[in-house]
Amino acid sequence: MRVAELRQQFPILGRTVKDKPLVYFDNAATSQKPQCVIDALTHYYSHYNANIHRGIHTLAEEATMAYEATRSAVQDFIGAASAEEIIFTRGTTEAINLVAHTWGRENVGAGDEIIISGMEHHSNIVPWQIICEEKNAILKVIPVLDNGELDMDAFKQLLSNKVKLVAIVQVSNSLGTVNPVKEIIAAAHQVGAKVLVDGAQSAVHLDINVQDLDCDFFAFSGHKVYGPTGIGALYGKKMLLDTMPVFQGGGEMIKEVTFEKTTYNDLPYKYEAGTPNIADTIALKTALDFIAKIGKNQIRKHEDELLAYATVQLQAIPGLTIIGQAKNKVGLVSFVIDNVHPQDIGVLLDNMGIAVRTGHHCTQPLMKRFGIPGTVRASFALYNQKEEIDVLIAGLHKTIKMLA
Ligand code: 7TS
Repeated sequence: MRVAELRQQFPILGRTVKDKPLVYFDNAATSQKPQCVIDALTHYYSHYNANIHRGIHTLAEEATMAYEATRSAVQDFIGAASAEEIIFTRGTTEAINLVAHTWGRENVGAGDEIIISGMEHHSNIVPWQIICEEKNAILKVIPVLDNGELDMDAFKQLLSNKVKLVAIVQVSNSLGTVNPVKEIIAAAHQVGAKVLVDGAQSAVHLDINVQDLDCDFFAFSGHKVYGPTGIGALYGKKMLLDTMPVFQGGGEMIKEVTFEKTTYNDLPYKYEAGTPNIADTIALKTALDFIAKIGKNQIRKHEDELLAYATVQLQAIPGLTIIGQAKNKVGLVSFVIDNVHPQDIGVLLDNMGIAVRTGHHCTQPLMKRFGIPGTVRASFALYNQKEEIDVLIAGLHKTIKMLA
């Protein structure tokens, strides 16, 4: 992979921060955008801005075609059987909430159980807590082992015919752990439970095939796959989406409205009330095409090299502990340093132009499990380079000297 050439396509990487060249290692929070994605946004607004589906004029037709082309691109990106199974949402959070408030409300009852894991992002905890409270259902949690892997034996013990749903993250945003979701899905299905996979971190690093995984729902965010903010997708098996109650009511999601009764639209429009985020949806396809052109395998190979290199370099720093040492890891490294608060490290690194994320990463229960207030997290993207890891390591040495 020609990283130096690819970097040229990301204008932001040319800027400085505090008079230093930007080193951007906060990709798990959001990735930077290539020029083609930025251009797709301005091209839409300058050439064919129109509301979709309802118009018969040329601009409306062009915008509708482009919007629906993204649906097919998302279908390909995650290996769904049909484009109808792709619902556009604001992102992973909204996708999970959609399932909780539709499928969850209808299918979870008193005494039923929902299983999540100890490494979930708050967006895959709180919606299920809300449903459990409302329905008098019980939230069960798969424990996390010291090395940052799931306790799969404990998971199997939790399974019973009371379990209605397993909601599980495929790649942890705080640990980088790749969870064995295929195995989890098969085991959950054996007791009749459905499975939602939080793909917010996995979609950019791993090849995703929802049919091969056999998950019932899959959620991801556009802004973490080199696309714009404000757009993401929910995949759901057609059979489930067809029978689930509606989410938001309004325009587009209806077939016919009378004051007595409203009938609902077919998939996927049934779940897309109101004017959607047209521009960002269109530009998401550009991002997915960009990834496809480079090849996910190439990207993964490069990111794995960065992760291995960073891991070795970080481990050599006295007093530094890597949180999350799973055998199967991708995309990021989280760590703590003895007697130094993660936030102080983050501030000093920022003074050197290095962007890392510090804190609990919206996984407070996981931080509690490890008995830490937070970590410093360096997360990688296709445009990162070993030289940047060297800058980070040098920065950390300086930081430790300053703070010790
Ligand atoms: N699930 C996981 C595993 C995530 O990492 C995130 C965002 C979300 C869900 C929510 O995605 P959203 O696009 O709807 O916000 N993770 C992070 C992060 O690690 N730092 O900032 C956002």
